[in-house]
Amino acid sequence: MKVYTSKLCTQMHTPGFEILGGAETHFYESPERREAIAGYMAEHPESFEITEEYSDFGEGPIRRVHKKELLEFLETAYDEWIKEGGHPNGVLPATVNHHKLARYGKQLASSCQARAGEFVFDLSAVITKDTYKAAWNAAQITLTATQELARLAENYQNAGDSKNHPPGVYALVRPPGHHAQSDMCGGYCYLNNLAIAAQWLIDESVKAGKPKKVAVLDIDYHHGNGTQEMFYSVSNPLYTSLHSSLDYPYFTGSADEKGEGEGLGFNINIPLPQATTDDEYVDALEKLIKEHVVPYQPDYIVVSLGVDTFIDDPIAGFLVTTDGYPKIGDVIRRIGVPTLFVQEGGYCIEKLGVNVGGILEGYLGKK
Ligand code: OKP
Ligand code: ZN
Repeated sequence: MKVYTSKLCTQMHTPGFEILGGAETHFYESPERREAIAGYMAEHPESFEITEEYSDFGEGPIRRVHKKELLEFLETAYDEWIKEGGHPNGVLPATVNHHKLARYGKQLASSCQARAGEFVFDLSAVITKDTYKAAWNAAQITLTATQELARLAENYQNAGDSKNHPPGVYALVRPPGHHAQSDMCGGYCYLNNLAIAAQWLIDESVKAGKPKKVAVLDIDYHHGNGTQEMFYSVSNPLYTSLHSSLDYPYFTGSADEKGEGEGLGFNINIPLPQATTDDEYVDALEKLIKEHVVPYQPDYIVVSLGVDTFIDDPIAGFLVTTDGYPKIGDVIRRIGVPTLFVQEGGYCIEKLGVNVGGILEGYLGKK
């Protein structure tokens, strides 16, 4: 399987700390995460081919899902923050523009610290000097992987050989993306890599006169509020997610969020209890695929690949084991549809490589 990544994903976005449980802690979405996964891939050349080259698709594909205001804020925030005397660790909001705050007059706030409350919804999405560049590169690497998948899918279809393995491509990127909404960052996410990729696949297929359908499978432990928000009122892509019913981001992800307008019925949330085990997780995934993904008849699957469902993950609460991940990959393989994997969460550095690798090797039928 081709793996698209870059050392820049390690180097360009390295906040020193985040605020978690009211305390200053190390930044869990750390650069070591990419190194751990890339290390595993390098040790398994029989399964993975790492490519450090990628193309720049410009701002166009990003602007299909993100608002201009967010991009401008991300690009300029850190310099303004420092001028205002903000902590060099990076930008964090002082107040979040909560829907329950009274609005009796016109908004007075204009400092960066204040504007952050428009664009950042929690205390984990620290904006450093190079965060925007890092998020931009992650999106471009993901698009490069997506373009390669589209090419492989075309060949796969033309070969007409269903015994062939459906193609798969993996974007090993950070910062992750699935919490990033059209105009808000949060949950370690700034630009929604997977959403940018899904929209690109749809747009390119329309341009080519052969419209294709995309199904999102979000298997990160946390609900992908960003992806949900971007596609809530459209029927393509389909958004589906398995996630903790109790945990972050707390206010989204319930089963009754089903989409709206044309998108009604095309947003599928399956919240799972804490302490979900391998067998329970695999059963829920099989059911989701059988009842929602297969009937949708997608041309592509795009997976928000989080392994924070892992039993020893330091910030999550499921019990999936290293042996469970190849089974998850195998279930996805059996859909039989070309699949893009995009890296999201997973914070147990020691097992990150083998767990991510396990899903992808399961997809390849190698484990
Ligand atoms: C990003 B991804 C709650 C801690 C919340 C932010 C978590 C962001 C997760 N116990 N901190 O979906 O892995
Ligand atoms: Zn997560």
